[in-house]
Amino acid sequence: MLMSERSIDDLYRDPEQLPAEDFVFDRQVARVFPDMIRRSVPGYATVVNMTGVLAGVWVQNGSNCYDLGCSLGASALSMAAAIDVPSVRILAIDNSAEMIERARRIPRDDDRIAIEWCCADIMEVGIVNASMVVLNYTLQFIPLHLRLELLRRIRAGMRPGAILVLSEKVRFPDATEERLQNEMHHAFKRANGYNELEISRKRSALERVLLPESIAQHRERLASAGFSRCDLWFRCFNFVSMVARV
Ligand code: GEK
Repeated sequence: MLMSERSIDDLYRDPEQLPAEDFVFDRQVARVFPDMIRRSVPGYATVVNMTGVLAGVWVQNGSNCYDLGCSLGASALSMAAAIDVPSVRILAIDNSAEMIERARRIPRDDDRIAIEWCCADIMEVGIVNASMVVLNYTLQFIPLHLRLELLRRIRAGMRPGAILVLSEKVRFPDATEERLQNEMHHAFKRANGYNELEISRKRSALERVLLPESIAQHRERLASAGFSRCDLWFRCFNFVSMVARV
């Protein structure tokens, strides 16, 4: 097991130590990332595992798969383990050099399918011949005015019968529901050992960089980008995952 997998996320624990004001995916975050995301995102392990199950069903012979905003490549690795058709390439892309550097070093038991790790901005990456594209908790970090352009580009690079897996933190238009879901998310973090100070400091750091939208906004944008349908397949509190089809 890599050191990264054992490192505990205590980045916001010590009030004397001030991490960057706005949250960034730097070396410190890459080091603790598996622990951070498991303890912060309800349903993360299920979504990653089911990304593999979806890949086993939808990935087509001779096509490309993209893991956009791959971090340490959990979704790419899950897809690679489940794909059972020949001549597939997986392209795992992240603009954090520290994430990609670590992801490349993760040992694999099964390297039937090569994963091409790429440090790049997903706004600048060409999408071609794709049968599956994954945006697991990445679109939420893309500036709002660029999201439609990105989805259009993804859609244009997809083959007939392809799917996009879109997992996001969402907000709810109904204020009471929004409060309830946020409270449950905080309870989830407390249950995973984060204290009130850590939760509130992390929330402030993410405020300007993680911009959640409603499920309806995602559906509308996916339709505008040319997807024929979008089905919600998973939700836990204010975290959802959808499958959009060409
Ligand atoms: C997982 N999908 O483990 N271009 C490339 N990467 C980006 C960009 C961009 N413009 N903006 C943000 N990122 C992963 C988890 S984490 C989610 C994804 C979270 C990257 C960023 O560097 C980070 O690694 C990732 O998107 C978001 O299944 O931390 O909540």
